[in-house]
Amino acid sequence: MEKLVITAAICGAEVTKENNPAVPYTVEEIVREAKSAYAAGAAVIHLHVREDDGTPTQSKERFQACIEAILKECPDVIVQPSTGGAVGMTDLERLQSTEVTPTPEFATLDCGTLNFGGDEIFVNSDNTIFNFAKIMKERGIKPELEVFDKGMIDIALKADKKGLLVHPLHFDFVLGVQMTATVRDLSFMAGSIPAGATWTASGIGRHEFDMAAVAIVMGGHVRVGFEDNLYLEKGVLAKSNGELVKKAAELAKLLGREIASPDEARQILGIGK
Ligand code: KMH
Ligand code: ZN
Repeated sequence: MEKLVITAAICGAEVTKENNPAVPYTVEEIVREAKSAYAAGAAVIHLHVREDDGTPTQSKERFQACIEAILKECPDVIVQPSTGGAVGMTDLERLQSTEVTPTPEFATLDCGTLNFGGDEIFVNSDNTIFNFAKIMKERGIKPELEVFDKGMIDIALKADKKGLLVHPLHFDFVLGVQMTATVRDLSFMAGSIPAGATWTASGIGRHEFDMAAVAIVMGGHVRVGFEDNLYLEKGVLAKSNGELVKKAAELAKLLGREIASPDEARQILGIGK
């Protein structure tokens, strides 16, 4: 089986230090968390950034500072900025993360609108999705297609039909927000994407490691990190993203899957093609 690409979603836009004191806000804290994840085997850092007080931002300058600082410490890691940002941000705000120099090699592309808990709605109209896809294609950025349910796979395939995506497609199945996170759900999602496409599973909250284990066995890839889950095990907060990555890497070892380096991940995911 192909080597396993581990993505670390180190920060997110929603979790706070009140939830887990190790959630990073400052540039230094973001670098600390990226470094710990990279050292434990993460090939990809999925990046959101914050102001020093924790407020989520898509500021180009803040992304620039964080990416430069991460690459100083982890020179070959794949940094994947979020274009999702936080609920309520405008498209123009969100796209700033793709405007840094050098242009990112990878970024997220959210493929539909969803309920985000309580009154929150994360809005991604078809036109937003197609426009983001077009811009990423023009800038040579590989999109990770963030799909929170099966309908979003179908929207991504509409963008593909319009010629807005470059193959191989890469999907991230985010399970446990809008769609439940069961083995049945994950295998339905994995069975619903075109042949040749690659995929990652992101299980939210307590589903993080069961979805990781299933993805490892199925030949998919794995995302862990504070954005998705704050706990190493029931009742035990993770002290770092590195601890979460280490647990995913241990699962892979137990199940006989080797871990991909960043360069191997570029090959596997077709980044830079
Ligand atoms: N924070 C969510 C509203 C992404 O990074 O592209 C969007 C999100 C997806 O996290
Ligand atoms: Zn994200």
